[in-house]
Amino acid sequence: MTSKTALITGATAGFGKATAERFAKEGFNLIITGRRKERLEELAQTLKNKYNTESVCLGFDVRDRDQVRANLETLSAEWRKIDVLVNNAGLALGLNALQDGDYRDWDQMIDTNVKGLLYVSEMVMPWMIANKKGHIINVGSIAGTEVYPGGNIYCASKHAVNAISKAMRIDLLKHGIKVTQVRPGLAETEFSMVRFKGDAEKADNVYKGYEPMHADDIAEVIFYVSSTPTHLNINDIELTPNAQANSYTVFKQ
Ligand code: NDP
Ligand code: 8X3
Repeated sequence: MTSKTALITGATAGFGKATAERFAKEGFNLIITGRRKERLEELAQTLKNKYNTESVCLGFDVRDRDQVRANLETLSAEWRKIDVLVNNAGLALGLNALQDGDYRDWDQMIDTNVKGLLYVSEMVMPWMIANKKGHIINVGSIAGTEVYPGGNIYCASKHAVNAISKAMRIDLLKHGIKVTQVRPGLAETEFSMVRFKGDAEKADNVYKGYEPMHADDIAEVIFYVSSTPTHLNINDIELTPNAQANSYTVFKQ
């Protein structure tokens, strides 16, 4: 294997899927992960046909540390030379006030967005250290630096991603490993269908009256931050649709 390798979590939909395609277009080999393995295999076949991409598909739940370890341990020495890790798998569940919230949603958001990111990074960081290079790109959110009504625990989980990204940058500095946090605002993916548990009307409403960002927009930015010269790092980047000023100010027509 001569080309570079990117590991992208949450590649079955949205940003992760679009990012996989963006890196494939640049000739990267891919390790793509998510729970819905059939979607990963379909994506791998599409990218093989379009760009001759070599992919490894790993179907696992990032919340389960044993599954994360068992799956990543199947990678050969060559595949462990990961140039870019995109910690993207994540979700929001519900938009209730905290006092009306469901602890099972809180658990799932914290376990996926925070602990899942740590479990994957825990495996990949030593490989990058041994390889003396690498770039970890954490997908946070504007919800990681602001709090909006009903955002409570989702915002808390993304605030944790913000802190973890800063901590990773400090701790990995001496190993020359870059850490970037990408913090998007409103982008139309499966995100709102997941948040509203399949209520299509509520999900569609989030994106009405303005043009939200699209998964390809975020993929473009993720690829861009990964492609700066060795001496230069983009630490943190926030992106919103033109119609969005912050988490709670959106201009709708
Ligand atoms: P999607 O719902 O379209 O995609 C989410 C991805 O995460 C899927 O591939 C899903 O795979 C994966 N995922 C979720 N839970 C798990 C799990 N337990 N184990 C493994 N994989 C999991 O959403 P987006 O693409 O929009 O979201 C991607 C990231 O971007 C998330 O971290 C989200 O918080 C963040 N974000 C999204 C914004 C938006 O407006 N859309 C804005 C800012 C940040 P599968 O279900 O197959 O496991
Ligand atoms: C996802 C987008 O608007 O919920 O992070 O912050 S939003």
